[in-house]
Amino acid sequence: MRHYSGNSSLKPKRIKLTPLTQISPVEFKERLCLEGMRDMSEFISGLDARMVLDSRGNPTIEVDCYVDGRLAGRAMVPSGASTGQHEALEMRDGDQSKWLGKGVDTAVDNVRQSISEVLVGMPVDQQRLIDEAMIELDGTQNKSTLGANAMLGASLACLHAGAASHELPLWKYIGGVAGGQMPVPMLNILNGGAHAASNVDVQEFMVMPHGFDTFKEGLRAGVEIYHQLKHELKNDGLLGGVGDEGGFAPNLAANEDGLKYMVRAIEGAGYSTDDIGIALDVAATEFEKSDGYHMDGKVLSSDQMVDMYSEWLDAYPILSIEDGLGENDWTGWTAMTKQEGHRVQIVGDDLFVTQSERLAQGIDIGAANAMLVKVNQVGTVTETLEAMDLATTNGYRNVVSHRSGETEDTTIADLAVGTRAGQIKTGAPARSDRVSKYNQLLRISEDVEDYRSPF
Ligand code: 2PG
Ligand code: MG
Repeated sequence: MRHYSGNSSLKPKRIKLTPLTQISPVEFKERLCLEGMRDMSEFISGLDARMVLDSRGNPTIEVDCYVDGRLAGRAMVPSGASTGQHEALEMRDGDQSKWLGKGVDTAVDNVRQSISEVLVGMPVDQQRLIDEAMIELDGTQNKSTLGANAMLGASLACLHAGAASHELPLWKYIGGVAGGQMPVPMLNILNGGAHAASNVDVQEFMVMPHGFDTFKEGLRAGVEIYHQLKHELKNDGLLGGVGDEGGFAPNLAANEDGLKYMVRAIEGAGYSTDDIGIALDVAATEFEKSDGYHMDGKVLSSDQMVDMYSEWLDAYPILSIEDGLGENDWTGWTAMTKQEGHRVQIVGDDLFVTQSERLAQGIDIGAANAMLVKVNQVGTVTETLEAMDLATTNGYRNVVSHRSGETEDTTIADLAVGTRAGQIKTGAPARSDRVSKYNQLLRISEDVEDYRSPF
């Protein structure tokens, strides 16, 4: 572990928060003591980082936050496959001779050196100060100096340590006096697109058990439907492997067949589509080319895509469509929201990349009515919470999300509960990288009962 050392040669660049960063922890504590704040906070005494593996077998970063010399918070950083072009930079070493170029040694070093230098000595429960110090240190729009993966690891580890220092469960530390709300899960049971080796273009077919009294009952329905889908696909000779998020990944004659299987699985498991809806993540950026959207062997314009969604909405119990159009197709998004926003949740993922500026642009032109929330798209807890606030104050819903490359880290479960987001998507109810979040939600549900349909 690298502790702050006043005479380190690794001087951080472009820091404006001088009072916090250019004095030793002892001096800093003394100053707070003089200001009568000494007893309110505990202080970051060290940060450590290492490479660990994610669910796809790629390197990612894990960060430890120490408070008064003891390990107080630890977090791991996820990684996307269908990443948006506007996401903050995930720093990879690019050395093709190791880890296929995906090593994270530089990001690890950034945490152990420059980020540590700035954060050590800061009050661990001042998340905004912590994140702003890193943002200042990085000094770029897309976090390319330090890497959003390095910054997020540190940000999340400090968040955990802040909760621990106040002896609070993470969701309560995030949510404060507002208390928590259990999110309705979107369980991704049929995988396609960039997450599967199949011919299906739509990336995610999810079930949403929204008509239940408790999270556990909703989850049970989702699990039973997952098993029923397996049964249906097996009967039709279509059962093969699973995709990156644990959902089945069959080849299908048309994308719409995915919807038919979803309804068959819901009803076959004995549930009603009144209680269980379908959510789609089309991830259309992945198949948008210069001449249009390449889907089902055809090339569709934006308008034709929206018309296709209208037909699907007439025929199937779809509650939510994420990334129905490409990440720069603002006009198409506005047209879709105008045409269908009254009867379906329209979620911007690659479009907004959890960044307030892009979200504000979308709000201005009525591009959607919900935002997908992925902490590593923006790179700090504070900016994530700011974007979520901007969404809710403008009547947009938030859907907290995992990435297709995940770890056993469960922070997003607490984030969804603490922020009362109301919805979470974190894959199939299978594979430990996905199930770990559902299991954390089951634990939290012992204390938080509030579970209701967001629709
Ligand atoms: C998405 C995510 C998570 P990825 O598109 O919403 O399901 O996928 O992490 O590959 O971007
Ligand atoms: Mg998406």
